[in-house]
Amino acid sequence: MRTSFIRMSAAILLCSLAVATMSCSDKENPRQENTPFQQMLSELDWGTDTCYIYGHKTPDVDAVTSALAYAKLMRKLGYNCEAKVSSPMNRETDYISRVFGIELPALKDSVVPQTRLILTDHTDYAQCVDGARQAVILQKIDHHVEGDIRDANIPFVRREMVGSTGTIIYEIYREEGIAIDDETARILLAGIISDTRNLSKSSTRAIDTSAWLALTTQLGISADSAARLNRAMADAAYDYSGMTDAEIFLSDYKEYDINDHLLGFGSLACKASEMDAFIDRMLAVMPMLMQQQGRQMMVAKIDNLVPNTDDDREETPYVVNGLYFLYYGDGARAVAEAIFGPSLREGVCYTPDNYSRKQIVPLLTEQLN
Ligand SMILES: [Mn+2]
Repeated sequence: MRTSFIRMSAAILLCSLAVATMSCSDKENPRQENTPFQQMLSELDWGTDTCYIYGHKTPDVDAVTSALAYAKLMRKLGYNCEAKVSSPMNRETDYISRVFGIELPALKDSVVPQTRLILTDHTDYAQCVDGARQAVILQKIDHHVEGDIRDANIPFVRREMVGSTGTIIYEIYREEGIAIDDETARILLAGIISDTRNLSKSSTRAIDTSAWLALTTQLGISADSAARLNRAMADAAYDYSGMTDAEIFLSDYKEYDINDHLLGFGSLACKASEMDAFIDRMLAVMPMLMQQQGRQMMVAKIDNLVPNTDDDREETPYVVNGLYFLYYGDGARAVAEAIFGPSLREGVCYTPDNYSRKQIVPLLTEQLN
């Protein structure tokens, strides 16, 4: 009697386990492993806990949305992944998340040793969540020149010189034949619009344009609406109202450890008419911030915004016309001048050309090596 009861319970248990496994693999866990990408995923050492997906510290929109979209993809393929941010998000991200109804990742500013990580939109340890050096980095999806997190040490790397990490993730969805739901489409589009400033930056590639076109078409967003959205996003990004000068400097800030030189690099924008006073304010906080952030050199680019005189001035009232490059720290002057020519005054260089931070970092690296 007792034996048969146990046997029966065991049978029920086994049966419910089988049902659970089946429904799981039916719904959330296709695990077809029929493509090289999915085969590769199945061979990764995922461990037993949640794998966290992070963009870079001081995240911009692309850092946040790439982590969200890639986490969705990994979960679709049956892997226990969650997007996080390692430091607070900026005003542009706040803005677009409200407009698009995007649920933002939670803040988790450190990870314990052996945590499984996937990195998006960065390739430098200085920009990683604290603890990343003792974690296991399974994948890296990025669009920057290789930093000190070497590609060769990571099982899967997809690093392409395109305008946005969102574009690379869009491509992976397409290649894998995985449908992009509207929520994911909005998440990817937000990153592409932000990082390419609606396809206007010099880093924009044809592949960014195709992704932008497919996603706006799917969502029924006209080119005009995308342009308006971009403007409002840029306004939010450069809305420094109510911020201290230190907060402004750190609002779009990245760190790099280049050949033992600890560098901090802010990216800012200011109207030409207000530039002189703005430069003075930023120069004034750089020494304090250098110490606070434990850096040996602080630099910043300030995009010079001038009134747009073209036909699209309604849509885009200001355009970038050259940049001011601010520097502070031992040896910083020589490095800055080797790239941008003689200083206008101590701590300030100017170039009539437009550069992104992504384009300046390799030039700095060359000088520091
Ligand atoms: Mn990016």
